[in-house]
Amino acid sequence: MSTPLIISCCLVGAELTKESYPHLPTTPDEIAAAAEEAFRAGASIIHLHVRDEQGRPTQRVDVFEQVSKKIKERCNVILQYSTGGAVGTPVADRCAPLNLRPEMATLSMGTMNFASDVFENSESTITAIASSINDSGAMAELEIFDFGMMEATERYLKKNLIPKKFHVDFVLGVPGGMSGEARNLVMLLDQMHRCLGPQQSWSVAGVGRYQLPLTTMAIAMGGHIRIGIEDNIYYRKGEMAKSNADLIARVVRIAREFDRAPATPAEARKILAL
Ligand code: KMH
Ligand code: ZN
Repeated sequence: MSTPLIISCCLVGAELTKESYPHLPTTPDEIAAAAEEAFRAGASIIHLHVRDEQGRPTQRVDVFEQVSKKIKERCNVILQYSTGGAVGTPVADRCAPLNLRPEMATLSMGTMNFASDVFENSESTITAIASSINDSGAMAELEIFDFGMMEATERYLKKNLIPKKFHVDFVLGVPGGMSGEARNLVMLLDQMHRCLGPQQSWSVAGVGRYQLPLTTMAIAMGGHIRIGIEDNIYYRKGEMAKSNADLIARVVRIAREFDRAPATPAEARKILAL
């Protein structure tokens, strides 16, 4: 049997609204129910954004606490808090939920255009968030949106600005970042192996139409995947996905053809040495 497949589910995100995607989970109960469904479909990590009472993205600690508790009452998934928040969220707010000591947290590795906005991740922002992640005891997941961010990772490591141990996630297809063409993933992996070695754990997240081909590539190449409504609301062209679990179920079927069973949370913790 091949290495189990770690499926991280990005349930909600910060940019979508119920107007653009009517099934979007936004209340604590809806997010917890969606997390359990994702877990039952095969997810072992929940990449977590939360919403306030008006359905707006928030980094409020009380909301993260409430949602985390509700998820943990339903299933023992790995919680990965977003420190990206929404575009424009102040750095202190992005870091605030880390006080709750999640098992994992994201660390975006550079400033970029994010559709018509700018997602700010200057060296000082990266350093501040990395240091908060370190203090919290969480494992960082480096979010690489572009080739230069992979190269910058080596520089940050040399300067001791980011933790030594992390998981790498390539997020491809954001307008303003690298597209999700197959050659881009191959190039990024080549660079990652050169600078971090063959043992480095990695996953890929494809935005929009790139989600299905990139997750399939990662399955075939021995990597792991991130999938969910934050990145892609469509099951196929013109047809919205019914839920996060709907997207996961398809990728689990594909993975089984490659003898890659979905990792349980315990297996994912072992693979990532959490
Ligand atoms: N909402 C994006 C601007 C992360 O979760 O760490 C950033 C984001 C990355 O979603
Ligand atoms: Zn996110």
